[in-house]
This record gives sequence, structure tokens and C-alpha cells, in this order.
Amino acid sequence: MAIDPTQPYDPANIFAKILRGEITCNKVFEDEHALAFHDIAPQAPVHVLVIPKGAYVSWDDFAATASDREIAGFIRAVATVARDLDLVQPGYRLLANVGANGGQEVPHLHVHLFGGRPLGRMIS
Ligand code: IU
Repeated sequence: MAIDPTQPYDPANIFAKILRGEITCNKVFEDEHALAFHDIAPQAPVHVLVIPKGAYVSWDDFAATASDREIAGFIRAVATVARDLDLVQPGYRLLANVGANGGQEVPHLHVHLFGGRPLGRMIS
């Protein structure tokens, strides 16, 4: 079910549980700013989710309220994951769903990183 990105952060969401170590994930990267793990239902040969360690509901919330250091650290982490997975050449796609029209289902900011095949020019 789509979430309302204007609601306060819910610490019971599944990605918060993963960050607290209460639920396992197939981890590919972790640093002080971010955790990255394989999506449980991959939509491409590589489908990784990168999440910030801070409590942010969505991209909108993150951009509006995170510190510049957190934002820079998170963006660098996303790029590092792509580089570590050898995706820079031939390329990859980043996607952040926000709210109902975006199809966001988990109320903790996550950037989807897709790769491993030509992804075409579709927006969905
Ligand atoms: P969305 O952007 O909120 O629609 O994407 C949520 C993603 O989280 C989706 O691709 C799910 O397959 C993925 N996911 C997961 O990897 N592990 C989980 O336990 C759950 C969802 I729930």
C-alpha cells in the first residue's frame, strides 16, 4: 500500500528494523551514512536499495531536513555502491519513489539502483 510521505517517521517500518539489525538483509555496502542491500523482489539483474541511516520518510523529507553532510554522504554512498558493483560502465538507473503517485511502499527513504541490462527509456 502506498504511504503518505508527509506523515511523521514510523520507527516500526521494515527498513528501520533492518537498520537496527532486527531483520536481516542481503547487504552489499555499509558506511556511516548508508546501508545498501539487494531488493527482495529484484526487477533487474542488479536491484539494490540504498537507504540513509537517519530517520527520513522520503526523498522530500531528506532533502528538506537532513544536514548537508548527511546528504553528501548519502549521495557518495549511492555512487560508491554502483562503482563497487562495476555498473558505471555500461551504466545504471537510480529511482526514488515518493508518495502514492510515486508508488512508495516503505516509509524510509530508499534509492533503487538498477543495472545489469539495458534499461530502456521507460519512466515506470
Ligand atoms: P518502493 O519504492 O517503496 O515501492 O519500493 C520498496 C521496495 O522494497 C520494493 O522493491 C520491495 O521489493 C523492497 N522490499 C525489500 O527489499 N524487502 C522487504 O522486506 C520489503 C520490501 I516489505
